[in-house]
Amino acid sequence: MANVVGTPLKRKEDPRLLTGNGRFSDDIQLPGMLHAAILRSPHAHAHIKKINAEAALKLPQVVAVYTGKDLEGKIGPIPSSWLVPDCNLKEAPQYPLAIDRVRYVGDGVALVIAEDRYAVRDALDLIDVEYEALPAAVRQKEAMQEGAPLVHDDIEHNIALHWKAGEIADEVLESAEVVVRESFYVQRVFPSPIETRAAIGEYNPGSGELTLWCTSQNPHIHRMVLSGVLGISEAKLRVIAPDMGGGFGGKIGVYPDEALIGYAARDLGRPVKWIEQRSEHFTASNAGRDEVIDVELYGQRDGALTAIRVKNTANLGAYLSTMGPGVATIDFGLMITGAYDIPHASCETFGVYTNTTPTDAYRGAGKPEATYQIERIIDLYAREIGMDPVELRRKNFAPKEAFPYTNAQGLIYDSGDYEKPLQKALEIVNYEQLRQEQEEMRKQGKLIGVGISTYVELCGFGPSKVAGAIGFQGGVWENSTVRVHPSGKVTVYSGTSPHGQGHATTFGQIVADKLGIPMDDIELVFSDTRAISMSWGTYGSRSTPVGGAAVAIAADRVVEKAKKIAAHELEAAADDIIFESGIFQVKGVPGQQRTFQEIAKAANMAWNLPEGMEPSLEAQSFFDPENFVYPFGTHIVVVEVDKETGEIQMKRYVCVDDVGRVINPLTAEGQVHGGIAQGVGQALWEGAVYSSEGQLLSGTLMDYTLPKARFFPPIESSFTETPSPVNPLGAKGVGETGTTASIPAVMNAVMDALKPYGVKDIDMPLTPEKVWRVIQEGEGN
Ligand code: PCD
Repeated sequence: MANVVGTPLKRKEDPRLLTGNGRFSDDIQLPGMLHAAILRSPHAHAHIKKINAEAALKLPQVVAVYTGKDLEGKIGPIPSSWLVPDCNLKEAPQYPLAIDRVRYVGDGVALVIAEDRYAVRDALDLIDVEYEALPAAVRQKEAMQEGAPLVHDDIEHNIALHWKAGEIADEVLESAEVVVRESFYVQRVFPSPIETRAAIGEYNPGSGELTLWCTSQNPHIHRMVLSGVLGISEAKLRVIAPDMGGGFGGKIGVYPDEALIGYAARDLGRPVKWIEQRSEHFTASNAGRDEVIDVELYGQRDGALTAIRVKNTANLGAYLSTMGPGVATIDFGLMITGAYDIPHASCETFGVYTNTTPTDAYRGAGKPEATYQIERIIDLYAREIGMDPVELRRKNFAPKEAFPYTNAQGLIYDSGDYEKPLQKALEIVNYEQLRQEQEEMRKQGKLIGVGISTYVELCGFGPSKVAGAIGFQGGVWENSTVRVHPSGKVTVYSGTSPHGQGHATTFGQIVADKLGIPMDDIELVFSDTRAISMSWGTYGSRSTPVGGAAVAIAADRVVEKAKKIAAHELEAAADDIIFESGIFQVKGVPGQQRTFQEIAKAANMAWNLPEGMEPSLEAQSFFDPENFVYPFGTHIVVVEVDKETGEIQMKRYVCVDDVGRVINPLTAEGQVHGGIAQGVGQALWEGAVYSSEGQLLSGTLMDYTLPKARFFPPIESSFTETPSPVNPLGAKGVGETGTTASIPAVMNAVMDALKPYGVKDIDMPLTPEKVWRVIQEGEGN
């Protein structure tokens, strides 16, 4: 088995998952298990005057009702893991249940535990809470104004953080011939995984061990944070993420709910299960984005871009979620120049508290927003100077020779060749001809638009030193153990926590290549804090470049040791042993060989090992990369807008992505498809709508449109491969690229279609109504 990496293998986890043999949270049944539900605030902002749970407690199956007051002093507030330095961060403690004030619709007020899941919901209705409603701060720019309601009394103007990066001298700005300004709103959206969140706690009073199964993208971060919150040693807290129906960033955060379930299981001495309802998910799970981005792009008439100045006003919701503060600051603000060699840049971010559900990472987390503003404004700039948007991009690309390339904000892009995927994508769509056809169609009164996005994103977090410097309360390395059993079958432990991505297959491919053994001989173990010492989880498309790299290094170490054993048995020098396709052979002496399986047996029997060598065949690695990775590519979308209805139809979607070395092209393409679906969802259909009182008006799947397969044309996806120098696989992340790239590509296409009406921007999502109005107004002129 060689060259398994790069092969489009079908995912080995799918038969199990698709035939009902997965083990998702709700499949877990424990003897004596109780059920939990959380009473949530119907008000965006209110004082809690009184809570009366008497009637609920009278229900025979109800076991307990806890309120915020009951838990005071017993479980600590939930900390945010991001404490971005130099941003004057004002953290507001979030207790697992609200104590005297609720701050968003969905804020937990009481925890109810009952014998079954019906009784627990009946009991919720019987709890009487007396609220005194308060005015709410809902939208970030309004919330910052003098006199706006304060979410936390001691935090002035609701400003949670004020962060800056980069400075531009006045002369630079003054010398520009052209300035293009626009304000973009990247609206609030919901990650919407198929499976909502869940937690199951089980306490063993004998050992004092608490086991928590929960829908976490990063069980070790959950263990680290919750051991503090619950006051229990990490050695006594085991967190397991079972099979999970997606996360998309929404399951990174450590939520109050998981702390509550762990607490109740311990307090009651019985297992407790909580499964989030779909409607509950809309208000109780973190949302994504919600950033108002004001951009100014400076440059010359000939298209040379000189500076970009950005202000981001981000709605962080009522509390700081685990990664919340990092999204609109670091993830966004350092990437505002995109793929372009713009010499000067500055970003100023305000993070604002409001009476809404907290926001955190959602597929791309800051990078789609950064890409959105640069890819949108560059199109407007091209329009302003009358240059083709492709030409303007080309003219300003960071040149291939400049890599590793340092952008204006000081980030070092690991590798890149931006022209390559652009050229390929232009050929696939037949760009020249497409523009001619567009002209023809315009003459016939048809609105065709072509949208381009030549994105680059930062992922693969990343060097721990950098994480520390930017204020993340953790490292970002990964580890892996490759354990070879006496038969030569292998168990691989990885700290990453796949929840749909297919690591069992792709990491298996890495090991199959390294050890020269069949895929079927390799089992992967993930997502269990007892099996793996420490990890920083799966998000930021980091699992492959960091966790996969750790697996590769551990496998190399196994081979290194195995070579020594083979050399000893074959009475040769280790340097003379060649290892290929699972066979150790003495150089130049065919027949003088041992199979991988023979060495595995020898290592474990240990009858004849080199002097001083420890028995067994197993290796561990801890990998902390020297840099992030920066995937890039070109997405081109062709749309047609229906003049009569404002409806948008995507005619073609072409994408050429460069994610370094591709481990599994089938998986990678699937990732790109999924990413695009969510990006296009943001551009065209999805969007949270709040009333001025802070009520979520789009809180069900009846009011919130998720993308459907039939809304899409076939996605024409391909790759170019520019390896990354910062990990031994040469791989970059692919999990978020589709989302990052697609939002501006689609928006640019629609704006291009509507060009005859002179419209420059419409807030997303581009519902037919908004588009129709623009056409009507345009026609009226
Ligand atoms: N790959 C390959 N190649 C390359 C890369 C990669 O093949 N070069 C593949 C791997 O291995 C895997 C996948 O692909 O399997 C992915 O990967 P990555 O990129 O590394 O990533 P990860 O880390 O694993 O993951 C994460 C991501 C994210 S981030 C998100 S959102 C999303 C994505 O992932 N999510 C999800 N995708 C997905 N899918 C699914 N199914 N589900 C889900 O949930 Mo964030 O930060 O959290 O916001």
